[in-house]
Amino acid sequence: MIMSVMKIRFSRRLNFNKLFLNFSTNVKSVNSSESGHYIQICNEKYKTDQFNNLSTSILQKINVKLLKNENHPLTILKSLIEDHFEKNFKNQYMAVDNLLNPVVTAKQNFDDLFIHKNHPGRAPTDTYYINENQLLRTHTSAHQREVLSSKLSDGYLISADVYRRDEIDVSHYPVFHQMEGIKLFSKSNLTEESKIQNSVTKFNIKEEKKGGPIQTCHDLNECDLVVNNLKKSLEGLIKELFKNEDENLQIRWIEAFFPFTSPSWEMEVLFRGKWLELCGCGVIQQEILNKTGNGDKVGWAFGLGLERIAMVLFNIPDIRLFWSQDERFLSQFKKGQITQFQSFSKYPSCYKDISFWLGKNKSDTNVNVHDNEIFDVVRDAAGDLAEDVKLIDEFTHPKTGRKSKCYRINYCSLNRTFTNAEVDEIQNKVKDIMLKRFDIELR
Ligand code: FA5
Ligand code: MG
Repeated sequence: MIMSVMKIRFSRRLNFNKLFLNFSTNVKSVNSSESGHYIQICNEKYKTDQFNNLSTSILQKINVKLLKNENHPLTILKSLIEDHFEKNFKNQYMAVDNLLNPVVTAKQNFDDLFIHKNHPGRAPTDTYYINENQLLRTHTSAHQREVLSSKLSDGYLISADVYRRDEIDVSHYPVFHQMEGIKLFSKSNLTEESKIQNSVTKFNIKEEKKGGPIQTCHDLNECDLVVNNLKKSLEGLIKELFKNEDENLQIRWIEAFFPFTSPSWEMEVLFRGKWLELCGCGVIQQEILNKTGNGDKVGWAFGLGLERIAMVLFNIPDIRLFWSQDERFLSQFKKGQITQFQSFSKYPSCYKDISFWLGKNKSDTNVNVHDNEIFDVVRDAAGDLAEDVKLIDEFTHPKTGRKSKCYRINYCSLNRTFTNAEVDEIQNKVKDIMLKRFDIELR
């Protein structure tokens, strides 16, 4: 069993045993009647079954652990946020580092958060499964219960890598990083504990909306106090992070829905003319607190996307760059500093199309392949040489009813020019894997 480890920061002591105990009960062993295939993740062996859809490129990413490098822009941002909370709310937030096991159960990632059984996020086209019960966490909220059950603190900042089968482009990558913030208050002392300095004066805060229903177990005043603390905490953080931006930075709160918070919002900032979604947040469902031994508390949670903010603050134009091992990238960043990324020369793109019929025979009209499955094949064959992949054409043959699809792959290296022959070789690899994996006929 891989240990989940909490980092001790702000000189706070933790009771490790409590967390380990709780964590180990969360990871169930898998039905061993299936045929015996195993994969290894972070030194731990997991039994796979027919649900396994992990690709090689994803497996390789799990061990990289970008947040361990203190001079990496994501880690610099993470530390800035932690320091901000420590400076403004002394000893109230415990930083839980990214060493929590990325493998969680479907129960932790979905059921415990009341995400219903047919939510699209559960589909194997969206989530990386190891087997029916175990998967790569798709958000840091998957750790809410284990962290809350530890009762080590009334506030947490949990940072970790999260995994989603997703499209390929400059702002989407199948692995990214989130920071989960959690804050609890004693019901009996809520007015006092939730007081917060109203220091945000320079921002335009737009479109303040209701955020959905107040939970029946909360009264209006209770909910307002929690929400006020949540919004002021996040606004204060954004003010700190964007302090070098212009005076009129605009923030807006958009009503949102998360099954594990109510009311809920998404916070957006207007950055250089575009609204950018930075996080989801809301008042924690009381049942989660009741079930983790915190029934005497009320609280809020947020989930921030670290890449989204880092791309803006460090002026990083392409999400693949966060994974770059190129010294010309890495050497530009230093712990504690926000510096503007100076791009090194952009190498030319090379576009290659791939067209195929779904189904090997003319009579196969029911075959389908999900876009995300195609993207995974490209990631496996091309790695980060593929900048984006787009479905550019799709039609159904008028006579046979068989479907055809065409994807365009944009090959572009971040650090070198490559030859046509090299691209052709990768393209052939993509085709080979697709033919092996899917019921298709190349056109
Ligand atoms: C969540 O993941 C919720 N767990 C957030 C939450 C936590 C809500 C606690 C309430 C309480 P969402 O899927 O919207 O929500 O992702 C949260 C943030 O992660 C987004 O606002 C965005 O900043 C970032 N994010 C989401 N998808 C991507 C992606 N593909 N690439 C980069 N960042 C992303
Ligand atoms: Mg969202």
